[in-house]
Amino acid sequence: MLLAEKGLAYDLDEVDLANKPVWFDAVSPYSKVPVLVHGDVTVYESAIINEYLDETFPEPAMMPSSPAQRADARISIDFDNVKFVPLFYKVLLAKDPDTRNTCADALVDALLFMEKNVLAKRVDGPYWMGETVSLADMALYPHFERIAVLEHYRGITIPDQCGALREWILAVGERPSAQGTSHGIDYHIDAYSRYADGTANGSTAKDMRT
Ligand SMILES: N[C@@H](CCC(=O)N[C@@H](CS)C(=O)NCC(=O)O)C(=O)O
Repeated sequence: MLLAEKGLAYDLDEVDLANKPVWFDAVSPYSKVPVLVHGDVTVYESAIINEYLDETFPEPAMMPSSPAQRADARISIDFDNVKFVPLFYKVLLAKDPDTRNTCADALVDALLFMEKNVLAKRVDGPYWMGETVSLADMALYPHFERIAVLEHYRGITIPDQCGALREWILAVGERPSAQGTSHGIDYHIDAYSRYADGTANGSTAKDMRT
């Protein structure tokens, strides 16, 4: 999405994570996607790839100009990485009903936290930081593009109280960068089936089971 927002040309290699090609581990130390190879620079971890691109190709700027707002954007990106995404995987991977319920409750709390502490407080504009799209949208939106995976496998939906969150999903989803890179929900449901049925054994499943 960020490459598209910046109007940068790129070659995309989709990696089949169930059959990783031999070259992949040489470029991806965590054995995960995404990885960016730019000349002789290799960068991994989505949020850090995004920062690298924003610093290397500064137009259009994708971080707010004030340090306070930049801190807010980074807090949301960190929340996504440290709290929301792990819960997304854990609720799919959890086998016993008690653990599943605990993860599901924590996930709904995370959605309510984002609604109350971030989106409902925005002054104006449809994006995570208000008027202008930013790295916070780039980091968070892909996980909301696939949120219906949780309903499909675990019956978890975005709570009714999260009206601002729903509006944000629609606003970002309309951007050409989202339209041009998104996969339909059937793709995601298929991609997450091995987490939901407990057979996933890649790097992410190992990390998220611990
Ligand atoms: N924190 C990493 C997470 C990346 C990640 O978990 N990628 C998954 C796919 S969405 C992956 O490549 N997993 C490899 C595997 O499970 O073997 C990031 O944001 O880049």
